[in-house]
Amino acid sequence: MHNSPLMTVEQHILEEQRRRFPRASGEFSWLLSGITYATKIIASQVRRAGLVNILGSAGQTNVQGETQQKLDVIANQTLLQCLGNRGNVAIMASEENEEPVMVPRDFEGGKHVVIFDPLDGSSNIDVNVSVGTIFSILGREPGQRDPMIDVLQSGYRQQAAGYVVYGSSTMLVYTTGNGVHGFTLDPSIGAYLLSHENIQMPPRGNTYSVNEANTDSFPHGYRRFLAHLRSGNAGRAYSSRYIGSLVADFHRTLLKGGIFLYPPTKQYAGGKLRLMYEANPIAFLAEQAGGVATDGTRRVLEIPPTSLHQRTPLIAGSREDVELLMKMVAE
Ligand code: AHM
Ligand code: MG
Repeated sequence: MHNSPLMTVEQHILEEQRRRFPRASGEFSWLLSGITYATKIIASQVRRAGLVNILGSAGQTNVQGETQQKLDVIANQTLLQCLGNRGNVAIMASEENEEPVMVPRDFEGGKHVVIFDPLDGSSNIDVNVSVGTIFSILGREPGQRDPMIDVLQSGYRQQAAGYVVYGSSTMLVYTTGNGVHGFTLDPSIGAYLLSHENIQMPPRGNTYSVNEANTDSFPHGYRRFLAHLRSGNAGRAYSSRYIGSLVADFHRTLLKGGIFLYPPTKQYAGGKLRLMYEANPIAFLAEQAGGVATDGTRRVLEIPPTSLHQRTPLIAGSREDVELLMKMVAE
């Protein structure tokens, strides 16, 4: 039984803004509610994913004569539409679009840039495994200029970041730089309700999360680190968990502690994951929860961005686990 009133994510955002920025106009909260709205639509589509084969697959017309689209395309369009009419978003950038998308009406006056991965881990959709949406929000000065100047800002400048994991339940996790808060979607009323307030990552965990099939091509320090965790000499027994959806693997790491790694590999010498819409938002959340996010040597949030789709190695998790990895990589 609840003994306090239910708190929706929209309420939480509004109250947090009021408390920290009493003179704020509420338009930032309005922007964030565009994300909660879009992800509820995406969640309802993800829940129906297995029915696509019955109703018609991508590129085919379904029984209603409508063309079915792939879920990542639908998720992208949903976010573009929901955020593009908020009135204060000037630019959006997405994993699904080669170039930033400018909002014609608000390009001059809009004060925000939103960067997102609309449906991360989408190859997992076919096998009914968790996927997610990741977002990063940056500020900008109103005015006309090359949109890339506003998009390519370092991660430490993010005003807010978060993700939604479409798992056994749908959960939204976000930060505006004042802790990390989690909300679970109650499908019966269509609202995200506060379920995990002020999430703190344990200082050390007992799980590592990595695509172990790539181990032979990791740099030496990473191989040594993983061997150490497996050796039984790490002071505790480690277990391995890897889903292959960044949002789901990080979500577990956030709640339970441990370490997530996507190191440089032979195939992806500069790492596989994307800085602007994967690593930066995850790093902001990790740090806000008391954890660490690094590319092996540098703080992720301080990596200078050079292009929208640039890749980076990403290691995020409990402070002690990540610090040990960095020490071994440096040796
Ligand atoms: P995607 O953007 O093509 O979905 O790739 C990103 C995903 C992440 O969710 C996940 O952490 C990683 O790729 C898994 O990669 P791998 O299959 O190489 O282990
Ligand atoms: Mg992705």
